[in-house]
Amino acid sequence: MTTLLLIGKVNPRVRERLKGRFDILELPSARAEDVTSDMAARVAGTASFNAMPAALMDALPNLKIIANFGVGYDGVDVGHAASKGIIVTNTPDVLDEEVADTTIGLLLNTLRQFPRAENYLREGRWTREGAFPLSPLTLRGRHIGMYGMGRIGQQIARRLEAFNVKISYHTRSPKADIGYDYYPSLKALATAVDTLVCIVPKTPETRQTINREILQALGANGVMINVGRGWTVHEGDLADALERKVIAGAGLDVFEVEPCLPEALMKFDNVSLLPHVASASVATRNAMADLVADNLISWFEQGKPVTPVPETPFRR
Ligand code: A2R
Repeated sequence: MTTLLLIGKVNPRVRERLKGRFDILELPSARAEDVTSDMAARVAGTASFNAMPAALMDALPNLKIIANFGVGYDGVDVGHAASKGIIVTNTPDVLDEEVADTTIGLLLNTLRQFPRAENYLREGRWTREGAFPLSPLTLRGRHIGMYGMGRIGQQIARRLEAFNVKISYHTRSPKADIGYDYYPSLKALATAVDTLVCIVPKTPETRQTINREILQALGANGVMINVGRGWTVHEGDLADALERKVIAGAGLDVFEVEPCLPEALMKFDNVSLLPHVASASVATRNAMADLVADNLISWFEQGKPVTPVPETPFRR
């Protein structure tokens, strides 16, 4: 039987789907030093949650496929995998709508301060002190700038249309089938809009691109929402912009170093913070687990992956 290695804390459904079809070995974290000689000899495929460094690939000489749990695979050294002829797969599409739903929730929470309002009620302050203060911000009349207009970005935009707000976007190249106004630079987009929604991948080009200059361009009524990767935001610049009221608020589901985030971001009432939960419902995580398992099963039983990433395309 083919041997697979499950690395780190893997969704239990992945294990459920694979057991019986494969021999399953487990590794607590993606450390090459922990690979035993038995693993090295046997492992032909892995499943992990955005963690697969080059050294771990090298420690598994018979590795053919890396099935990544998640649409973002920045923790997988895809260049190294490609150079070794190893296929990498991810879990696109099945989480788009859940992440888009969460984005709308985070946007409204940021603008209307619903988490604070609920705490106010739970703390008995409504009875003692009367009505919760009016929210200084609203979604009404906003112009949303989408930084990223891929699978998830398009689902977010589709939902925003129902909210009757103007939508524009920036990506590296305009999309032929997208009718929203296109801006060729993030600076131009941030200047034109008052609300920035970030849903781009973690790549060398997106590193800390939402920085002092972009926040300044967004302006005093500006709100920045990040549901992509923490890497894309310069958190120091963001905290500074909030402190100096350069922008009006921010909503973040992702952070540069998770689960740690700068203490400075915790103190603002006009910031809504979530612990990276955009896709984290049982139903959606199960769908992602199924796609991880389907990639491994299809590879080993039919000779082709279901959703290979573009850097390691499948060639028969
Ligand atoms: O640049 P384009 O035309 O390839 O558009 C992609 C855009 N994008 C960028 N936009 C501006 N500057 C960049 N350097 C840049 N790099 C990529 O991000 C496209 O519109 C979008 C990515 O779309 P998808 O590949 O369909 O990804 P998906 O499934 O929407 O997920 C986005 C990210 C994941 O990579 C995870 O990090 C996170 O959301 O969950």
